[in-house]
Amino acid sequence: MSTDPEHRCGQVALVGRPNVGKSSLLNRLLGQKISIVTHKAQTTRHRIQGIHNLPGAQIVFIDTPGIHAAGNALGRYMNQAARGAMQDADIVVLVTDATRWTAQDEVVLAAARDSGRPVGWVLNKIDRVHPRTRLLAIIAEGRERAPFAFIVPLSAQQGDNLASLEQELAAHLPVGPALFEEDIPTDRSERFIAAELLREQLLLHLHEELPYGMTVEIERFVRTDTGLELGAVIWVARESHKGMVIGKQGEQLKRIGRAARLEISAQWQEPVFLSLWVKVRENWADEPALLTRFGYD
Ligand SMILES: Nc1nc2c(ncn2[C@@H]2O[C@H](COP(=O)(O)OP(=O)(O)O)[C@@H](O)[C@H]2O)c(=O)[nH]1
Ligand SMILES: [Mg+2]
Repeated sequence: MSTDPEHRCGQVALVGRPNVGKSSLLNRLLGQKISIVTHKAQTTRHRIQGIHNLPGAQIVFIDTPGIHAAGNALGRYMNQAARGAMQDADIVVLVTDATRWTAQDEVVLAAARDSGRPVGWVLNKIDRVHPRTRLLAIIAEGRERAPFAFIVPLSAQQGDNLASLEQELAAHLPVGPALFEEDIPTDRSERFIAAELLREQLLLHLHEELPYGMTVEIERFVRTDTGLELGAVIWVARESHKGMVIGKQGEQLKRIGRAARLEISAQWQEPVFLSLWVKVRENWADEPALLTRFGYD
């Protein structure tokens, strides 16, 4: 670990409404997938730390669920995860979609300012702004909304202008030694990431509201000579949902299982044996004991 007296280290909370690209940005900065990404809202349910080491600085990112209007205990847990992350952070980064500013962005900005932390603004998805010069007007307008510590337009997907964000963050972090060993990319366990990679495939394969009522529990996670053996339960809230997850002759569940196995296998570059069960538990998303058991604490 560094003994450099100028070394900087601190926590950076990534906040924003769902779907603006917070998790994509984190994965891109870290160069690996630690937080799942889909085109659907509520993909990220937890607070996830990603540790990014630069020459002279260690940035501990906290990816958060998008702040939204919560309808149940799970939703409140998610919003709390985002607000709690801001309290713990040295810097709050508000992420928005550069192509538009919405009322939801306004709500998150207000929460970010309430945290009392310096707030930086990242305009993501600039690959969708045409012509690129339009950004100048968008930034000029946005600058009026708050005294941002810094403003960085970038594209997480294209990897465009990420270095500017790294520089701004490093410059605004407090001086201090690294908090984490350099080879640890996240505070989350492999078991957690495996569950998330399976949930990502559920989000991608199932329609509409269905995935929002689901969660994944990893019951078995064992490394053997031949590979990684995983046993997972997909918990759904209704008997009818169970049928939809399994599909005709089990085809849907097979597709999901195959896709998840490939993703998990790619994550750790080893063969994966995945067994899936689908079980029904009504109201799990409103029962504190179950939320704790499923990792939402
Ligand atoms: N065009 C474009 N799409 C992006 C970019 N970053 C993320 N996305 C897409 O936006 C969607 C939401 O991304 P995600 O990281 O899950 O957003 P989060 O909910 O804020 O964490 C996904 O479909 C991403 O592929 C970007 O820079 N450009
Ligand atoms: Mg996310």
